[in-house]
Amino acid sequence: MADLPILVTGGAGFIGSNLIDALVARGYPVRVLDNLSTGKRGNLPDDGSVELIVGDVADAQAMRRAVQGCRAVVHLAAVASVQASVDDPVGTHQSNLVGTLNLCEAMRETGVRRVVFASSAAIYGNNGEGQPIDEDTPKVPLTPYAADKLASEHYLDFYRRQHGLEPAVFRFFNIYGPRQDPSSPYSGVISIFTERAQKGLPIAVYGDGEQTRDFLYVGDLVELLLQALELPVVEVGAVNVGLNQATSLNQLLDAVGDVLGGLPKVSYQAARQGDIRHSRANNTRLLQRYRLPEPATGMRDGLAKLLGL
Ligand code: NAD
Ligand code: UD2
Repeated sequence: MADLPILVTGGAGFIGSNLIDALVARGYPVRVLDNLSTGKRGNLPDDGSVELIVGDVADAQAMRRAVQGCRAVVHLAAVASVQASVDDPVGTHQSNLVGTLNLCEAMRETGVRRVVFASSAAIYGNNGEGQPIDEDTPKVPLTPYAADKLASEHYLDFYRRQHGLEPAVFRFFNIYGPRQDPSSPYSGVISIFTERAQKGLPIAVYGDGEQTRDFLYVGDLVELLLQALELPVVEVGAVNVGLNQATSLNQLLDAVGDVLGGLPKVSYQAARQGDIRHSRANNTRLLQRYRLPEPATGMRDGLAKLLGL
């Protein structure tokens, strides 16, 4: 059993490749299913320690081949951009929901049970404004991205009840760290700010910079994903993943300036339409079930690691 591979769908992306570094370091055999749409071969070790299947999670046969013979699955493959889902709901649905359903079927057919799933705080819509969001907060999926994540959770729960799957569902808040792609205007704010600050390019803050987010360093997230693979029993119900800490964009900019020894020009522009003012995870359930690194990576340390300093 110990020698069977862990399948990481979307393993060539930001979070997946950070997870794979940790899996390989701990001696796990790893298999990746990725269509390289946003992921890159170069994010994976090039020493043959990882088996890469270039394929689409929407292709049921490719999924079955990937799942066959695995010990467990971490399902990260998705179109991770909310804006892309708004622009192309049908196309993104293939990756973000059909992909999950294909995975469930492939696991049922092959008898693989444990799956760790990357859901998102996006399923809460604007509902948590102003207070830490717990898992029972009403779900308001305002975009195709959020609707597919929520529906994926429901399918995983159906396969749990009906077919004995063991889903560990994590609702990620704002994750940051090395290999997060800053190339789109809708990329994670930390990847954009750090890239622009390093290049001396002007930084745009949308709004007054007092909006807050609950940022978690990807290395800390990886520790949680590893635990979810190893837990003897997965308790039912999704878990928020955040630190229950609010950091404003102005505080973030201060930290970036400290770590880099200065900032380029910062301009304050109109807030984005529909932008959430405050997003913060109530992480009580997370702390009951999992061990966050103690202490968790602070913003300045996380930025330094991201910047390779
Ligand atoms: P990413 O774009 O770097 O990684 C996604 C990976 O999935 C890429 O390697 C991509 O090539 C692959 N992929 C996309 N569609 C595919 C398909 N149809 N078939 C096979 N592979 C496919 O994004 P990320 O930030 O690493 O996100 C990983 C997961 O975490 C996603 O499910 C995302 O929705 C979720 N998530 C991320 C955050 C965050 O803050 N980064 C927040 C909430 C949820
Ligand atoms: C995150 C997710 C999004 C969705 C949403 C649900 C990421 C990258 N985005 O959006 O997919 O799940 O949560 O709530 O994970 N900003 C600037 N300047 C910039 C870029 C961003 O000021 O150049 C602002 C932006 O307007 C927002 C904040 O920074 O107020 C954070 O933006 P983000 O896109 O990193 O994350 P968020 O929480 O809006």
